[in-house]
Amino acid sequence: MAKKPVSPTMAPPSPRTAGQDTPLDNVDAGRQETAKTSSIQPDTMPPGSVLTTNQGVAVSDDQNSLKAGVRGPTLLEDILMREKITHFDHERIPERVVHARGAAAHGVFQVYEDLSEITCAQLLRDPKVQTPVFVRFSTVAGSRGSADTPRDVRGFAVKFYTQEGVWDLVGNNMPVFFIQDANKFPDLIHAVKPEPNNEIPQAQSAHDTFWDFVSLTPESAHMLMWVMSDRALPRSYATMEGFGVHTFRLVDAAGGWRFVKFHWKPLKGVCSLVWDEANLLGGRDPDFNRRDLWEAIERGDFPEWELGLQIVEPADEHKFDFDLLDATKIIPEELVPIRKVGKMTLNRNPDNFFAETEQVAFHTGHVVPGVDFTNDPLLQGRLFSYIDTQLRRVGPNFHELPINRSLRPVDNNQRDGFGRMTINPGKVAYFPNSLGGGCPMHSPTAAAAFHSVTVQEAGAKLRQRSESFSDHFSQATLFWNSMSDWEKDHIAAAFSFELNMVVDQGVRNRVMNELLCNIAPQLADMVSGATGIEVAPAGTPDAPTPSAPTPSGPLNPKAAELHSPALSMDKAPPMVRGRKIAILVGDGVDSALIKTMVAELTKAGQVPELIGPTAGAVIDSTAKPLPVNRAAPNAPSVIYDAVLIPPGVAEGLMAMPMAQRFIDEAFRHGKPIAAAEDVRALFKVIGIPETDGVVIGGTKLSTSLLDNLAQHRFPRRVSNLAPN
Ligand code: HDE
Repeated sequence: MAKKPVSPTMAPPSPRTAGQDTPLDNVDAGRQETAKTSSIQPDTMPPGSVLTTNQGVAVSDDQNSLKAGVRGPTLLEDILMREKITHFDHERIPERVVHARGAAAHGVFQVYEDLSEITCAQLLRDPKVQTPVFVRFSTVAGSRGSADTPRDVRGFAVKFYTQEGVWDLVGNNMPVFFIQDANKFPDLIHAVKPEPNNEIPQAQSAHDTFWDFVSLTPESAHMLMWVMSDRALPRSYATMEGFGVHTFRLVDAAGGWRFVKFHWKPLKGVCSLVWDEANLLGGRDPDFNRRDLWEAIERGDFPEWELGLQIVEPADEHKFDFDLLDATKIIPEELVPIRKVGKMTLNRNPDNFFAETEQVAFHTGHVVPGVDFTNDPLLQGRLFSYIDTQLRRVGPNFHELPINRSLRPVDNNQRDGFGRMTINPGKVAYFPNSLGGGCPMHSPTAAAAFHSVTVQEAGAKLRQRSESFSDHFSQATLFWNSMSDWEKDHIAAAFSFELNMVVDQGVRNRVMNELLCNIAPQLADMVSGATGIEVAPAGTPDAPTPSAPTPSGPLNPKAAELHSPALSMDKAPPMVRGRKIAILVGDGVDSALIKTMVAELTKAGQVPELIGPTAGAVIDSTAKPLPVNRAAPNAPSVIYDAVLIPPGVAEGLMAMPMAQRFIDEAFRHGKPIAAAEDVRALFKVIGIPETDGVVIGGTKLSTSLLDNLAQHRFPRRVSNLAPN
C-alpha cells in the first residue's frame, strides 16, 4: 500500500505519541506495513514543492552564493550557503568499528504456537501477533564502502519491535566465534582489520597480522573452519543461516528457565558463491548481496527464515563434553534437535539508508521479559560494548530515532543530551517523588516487567578460564568430518590462499603445526601441498603440540568421531527462487521463442535477463527489435546464476571473445548452462564438455535449465584448488 503523503511542513509528533495507538496484530505478512511502519510514518518526509531552509523559510536561489557583484567575493552574510554547506560537512557519523558495511530490511515475525511453557515473552506466546522486525546483514572486517563479497563472517542482527519493548538478537551467519572471552575482542579485530601502518588490506583476513593472532589463539580453530568454508561467501543474505551464537536463557512466567540457542533457518536453504566468483564480484558488483536483497523485496520475493530453538534443561548443563557457556562450540543438531517455532519474513525495503540502516543501533542487552543471559564471558562483554558503541556512534538519545524507537511508549526520568526529541513537561525527573504522583513508577510484580533470573552465583574473584573451555579442536574436527569432498577442497583451498598471502614463515609454520595438524591431518596435508609449508616431523621444534584429549560426556560421544550432516551444504536447497539467468541473444534470434523462455523462467520465480552485444535491442528473425536488458561488456558472468544460449546465436558468439570468456567463467563457477544444438562447436572451442549441469540441445532448454538450477551449483565440476 502506498504511504500516506505527509505534508513537508508538518511537524513530526513527539516520539511518545507515535505509533502508540497502532494495533500490532492483524497485519498480513505479504503486505508492507506493520505497526513499525505506522510508527515511523510521521517522520517520513517526501519532498515538497517549495525549497526551504531548515527553519522553514522559502529559498529564492539555491544555486548561486551571495556575492558583492557578479564577479565579486562571497559574503559571510550568506546564511543560505552557510547552512547548506555546514550541514553537509556534518553529514557523517562514525562508521561501526566492526560490521561497518551492511544492508537491512523491514519485516515481520510470527510464532507458530504458544510457547508459554518455555517463555513468557509475548512475541513467542501469541501466534496471532505479527511482531515488526528490522534486520541488518553485514560483513565484519571491511569499511562502510567495501565490497559485499569478501571471505568474512556475516552479521545477522534482528530488532524485534515487540509489544513489551525492543528485543535485539544480534547474531552472525556462523554459530561460533573466534574467541571465548570478550577481553580478547579488540585484539582479534586489530589483527583482522587493515594493518595500521599502511591500512592494507581492506576487508580481508589474508594477511600476516590475522594469521599471527589466530596461530597463537587455538580457541579460534573451530571458527576458522567456518570462515574458510563457503559459508563465508553467501550467495544471498536470504540463503544464509543465522545464529544467536551464545547460549541464552528463556524464562517462563513462574521464573523457571531453560538454556536456549537461537537459530534462523532460511526457507531458501543455504547457498554460497565460489571463491573466484566472490573475488571477481568484488570488482564487478561490490553491492552484489545488497542489490540482491533490495531487488528480491522489490519484486515481492520476500526472504524468509524459521526461528529455531535448541532447548537444554538446567539439569543437563554439564552433560556435554563442551561447556554451554563457551561460544566456540555448537550443540550439534543431532544431539539437541532444533524446534522450529516461528517465521520471519522481510517484506519492505528501507526508505532511507542513513536514517534506518546506518542509524539502527543494536545491543545484546536489549531483551524483553522472558529472555535472559548466561555467564558466557563473550556475551557478558558484549552487554557492555554495544551500549557503549551506540552512545559514541549515534548519541545518548539513539533510542529516540524512529528506527530504534520502541513501539511501547518509553517513560522514565532520563533527560537531555544531544539531539533530545522528547519534550518532557513538568518539574519532576526523579524517583521516588510525590510531586509527580510517584510516576512513572516501577512495578516489581507486573507480569510484563523484566526480571533477571534468580540464580545462585558464587566464586573467588579471579582472571582465569574454566578448564571446561579447553578443548579447542574436537569441534573443528567435527566440522571437517562433516564436509563433503568438494567442501573439503574449498576449505583447503581457502586456507592455502590465505597462508600463501602470509609472508612471515614463523606464522605459516604455526598455523600448519599448531592448528591444522590438530584439526585434521588430511587438511594439513592438502594445505601443505598447496603452500609448501611443511608438517614438522615429531621431535623438531615446530612439531605439532598434541591437542588436549577430549573428555566424553554421556550426551556426547567423542566429538571427533561425530558427523553432523546439518553442517554440510552439500544438499539441494529446498527452494531456488530469484536466481538471475543470462540469456545470450543477438541479431536473428527467434523472439517468440525467447519470450516463451523468459515467461517460463519468470513463472518459476527466476529472473531472466537478455544480454545483447550492445544496450538497446537486437533485431530478431522477423526484422523486429527485441529489447535487451544489458550490453555484453556491462554484463559479467559473475552476476548471473545460470546461462541459457538459444538457437541462432552461436555464430555471433564465436566472433566475440568476451562472450566465450563469459561462458567459460560460468562453467568454472559450477553454474547450470543450457545451450541449443548449434552451440556445440562453440563449446568445443571454449573447452566445455557436456557434463554435470551442462545441457546441449533438446527442445525445452528452459525446463532443462530449471531442473539443474534446483541444485544451485555443480561444485564438483571444477576443483577450487586449481588456480583460476
Ligand atoms: Fe559484535 N559488535 N562484538 N559480535 N556485532 C558490534 O556494535 C562486540 C560478536 C555483531 O548491524 C559493534 O553497533 C564485542 C559476536 C553484529 O549494527 C560493537 C564482541 C557476534 C554486529 C561490537 C563481539 C557479533 C556487531 C560495532 C566480543 C555474533 C552488527 C557496531 C565479545 C553473535 C550490528 C555496533 C549491526 C557489532 C562488539 C562479538 C555480532 C563494537 C565486544 C560473537 C551482527 O559493539
